[in-house]
Amino acid sequence: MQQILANLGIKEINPGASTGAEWLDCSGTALDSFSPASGRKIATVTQCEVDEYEKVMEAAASAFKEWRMVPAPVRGEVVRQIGDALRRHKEDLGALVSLEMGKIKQEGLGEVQEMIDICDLAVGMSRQLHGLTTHSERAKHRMYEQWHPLGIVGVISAFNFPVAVWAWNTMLALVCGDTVVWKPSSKTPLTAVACQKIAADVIRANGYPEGISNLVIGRGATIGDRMSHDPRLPLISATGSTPMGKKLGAIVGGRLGRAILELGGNNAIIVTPDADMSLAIPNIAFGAVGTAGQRCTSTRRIIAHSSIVDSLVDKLKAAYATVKIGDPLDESTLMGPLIDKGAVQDMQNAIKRVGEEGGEMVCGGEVLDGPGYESGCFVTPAIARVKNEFAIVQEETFAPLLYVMSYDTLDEALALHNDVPQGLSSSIFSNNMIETETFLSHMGSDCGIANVNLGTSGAEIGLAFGGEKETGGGRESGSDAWKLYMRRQTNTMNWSGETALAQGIKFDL
Ligand code: UN1
Repeated sequence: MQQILANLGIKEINPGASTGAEWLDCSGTALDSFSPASGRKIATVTQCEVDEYEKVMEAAASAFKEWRMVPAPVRGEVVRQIGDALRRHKEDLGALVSLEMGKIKQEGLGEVQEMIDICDLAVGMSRQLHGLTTHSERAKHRMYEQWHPLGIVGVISAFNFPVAVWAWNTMLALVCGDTVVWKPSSKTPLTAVACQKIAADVIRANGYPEGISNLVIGRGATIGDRMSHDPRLPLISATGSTPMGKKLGAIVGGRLGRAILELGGNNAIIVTPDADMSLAIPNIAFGAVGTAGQRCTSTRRIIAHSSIVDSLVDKLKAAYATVKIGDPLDESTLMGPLIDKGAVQDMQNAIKRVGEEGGEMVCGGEVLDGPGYESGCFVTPAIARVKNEFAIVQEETFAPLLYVMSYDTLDEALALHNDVPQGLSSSIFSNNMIETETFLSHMGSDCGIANVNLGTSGAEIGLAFGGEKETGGGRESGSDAWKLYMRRQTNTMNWSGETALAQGIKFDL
């Protein structure tokens, strides 16, 4: 562990604010970061307060003036080098993600790979920030649109993807000519310190000023609140719970700022009689148990045809029994701890509510103790038979708790599927084309992501990521999500030497 921390430049006590190469002396309280697996302290961060936040914002504003004038492909070259640096640090950073957040090492490495992938995508995009041209209704006029850098982008990220979500936003924002101020989750400050160092080293080596990539680790009530109210941040991209997003969205909307919200999911998989069970079982298990059920894309609900639901539950129960739970850095572990004891309590409360509402636990839900489980954050993954209308099923419980319900007709399955407040990710397992096409059609899944014969989690970065309804409507990552990080300008050029008004208006003086 000490070697990993040393390789990533993490000290025993780390300042919580940085404008790049420069780290600011912070005046806030100490924030200790604990491993959820061992319960032991890893290192400490001194939290950023409003004074340091102001210094960071000044640096970000001044850097923006310079960075926006750097040609986009040249900005892309900086991002390419950040991608290379991430490749060099992949092993250490993946291990630190696993240590601090608790996801298994494979998933920690996968998360860093996702960062590398978005760097590659952003490099290509730096040469493709296209605008349209169109034909003017007036003779000898030309119309086109340009995309200009937007300003300082605020990124607020969650503990569950402590580094990838920063990269999705930051790499696009950087090629778009924006500067970034990042407030990571207070549960995962060290991975943020490591990322900031990696990006800052590259930016400084290329001779650019302080303030392009910035970090502010502080309390939501001070720094997060300040960011949401700050008119110097034209865009805030926030990942987290729906209550957090509703609050933040109202504040940012109140000042007519732009928000990209990536909030809770309640992702379901429909399993039809035509499903290939040898595909469905491992995909459901990864979706529900992977990352200990702490992805916004985790599978929360199974909607299975009544003819197969019992055998599906039996197979899932058997698969769950083989899941090795323990130290996330151990190669044979498939499920690590939950992030903290609060998350364990939330899962316990949800299980209690399942019982109170008339549901039936199939397996799991125990809190593990004994050797290797001393932190109190390890649970066994749980399956419950429920009805979709239960209040608890309508909520996102951020834990490995899978709800199973059954249906008789596809219409009924789709109604159950869409009858939740959230709308992030969804899947159907079926080899019947009419079923799969119905699921993907206008009358099918109402989610931002809809898959066939694969799970709800583990999206690639090439297309847009995000969801509808209480998931917040934001889109990040690939496709045209970059446009949200830029300012569109419509330009009309008159080279006729004459005045000509649009819509044929006559205004003769
Ligand atoms: C999240 O949980 O906030 O699709 C992001 C996935 C990952 C990203 C999840 N690529 O599961």
